[in-house]
Amino acid sequence: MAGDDGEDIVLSELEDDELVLQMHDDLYDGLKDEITESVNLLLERGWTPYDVLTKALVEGMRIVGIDFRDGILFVPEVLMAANAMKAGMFILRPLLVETGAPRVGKMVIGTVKGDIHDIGKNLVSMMMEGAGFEVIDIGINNPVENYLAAIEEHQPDIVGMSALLTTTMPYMKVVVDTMVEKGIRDDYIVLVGGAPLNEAFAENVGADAYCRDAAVAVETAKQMIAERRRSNSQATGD
Ligand code: B1M
Repeated sequence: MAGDDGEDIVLSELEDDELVLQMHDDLYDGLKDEITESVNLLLERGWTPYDVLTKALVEGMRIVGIDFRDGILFVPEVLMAANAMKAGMFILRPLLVETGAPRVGKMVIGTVKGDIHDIGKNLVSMMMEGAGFEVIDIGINNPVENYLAAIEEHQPDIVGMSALLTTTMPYMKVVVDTMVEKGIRDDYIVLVGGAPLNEAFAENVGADAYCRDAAVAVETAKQMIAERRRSNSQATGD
């Protein structure tokens, strides 16, 4: 890869700050191999997997999102950026997941019908696993039947839904309403997330909480499970 002056850039020779900026550029350009090399370099330099994820990859993807919105980048380029991001996440995943923490709860998570964005959902899954949750990821473009089947099969504590499009986020209400109709809504904690959502929307669709990012998802999940267990044990007098 060449820098602005046409000189070849040697990633291992860059200072941390320069390397992170270079990673933002490489993500933008969809350079998977360079992202892989840089992620490994930062880890070797003692960066935590979480910092590599948030400061280098998520921030890089945020910049991609701005230029996608403004019509500077198009779908094929954004797909390449997403693939480069996934290559980085592939390295970080086992590191974020391997905490040896006891299982604190179970979550079924998926992106809703009509929506194929999965990077944020995958990140939430990784962070939840890292915090000791068992995660059943049902993937993208899920109709309500998929959520119901996964709930029945896995009996999770939490049902998580992701949506990145203003056109697909209303589908979350279809899932919650169907759970209400089937009389199972209150058996589960429902958490929702995705860039276009907010707290008012979550309340409106009948979810228990909106999670701004993966770290908030973990904290919210832990807190709500603890509350639920406390009130269950008070009810049974244990
Ligand atoms: Co899409 N796209 N895209 N896209 N895309 C957005 C979402 C958009 C905002 C871009 C823009 O205009 N700025 C825009 C939506 C506009 C709107 O609805 N108002 C948009 C559009 C329009 C589209 C298409 C319609 C484009 C087209 O075809 N003309 C199309 C739709 C396809 C479909 O789904 N049916 C489309 C396609 C794509 C690609 C396939 C090219 C690719 C997706 C690849 C993939 O995911 N495998 C893509 C991408 C990459 C993006 C952007 C650039 C980046 C999304 C991302 O990965 N962010 C995005 C712009 C943006 O969001 N700024 C954009 C990084 C990720 C870490 O953040 O997903 O927000 P995020 O997840 C966070 C939190 O939101 C939260 O935690 C995560 C981690 O911290 N969170 C949860 C997310 N889910 C959660 C679930 C939880 C809890 C927290 O459950 C408990």
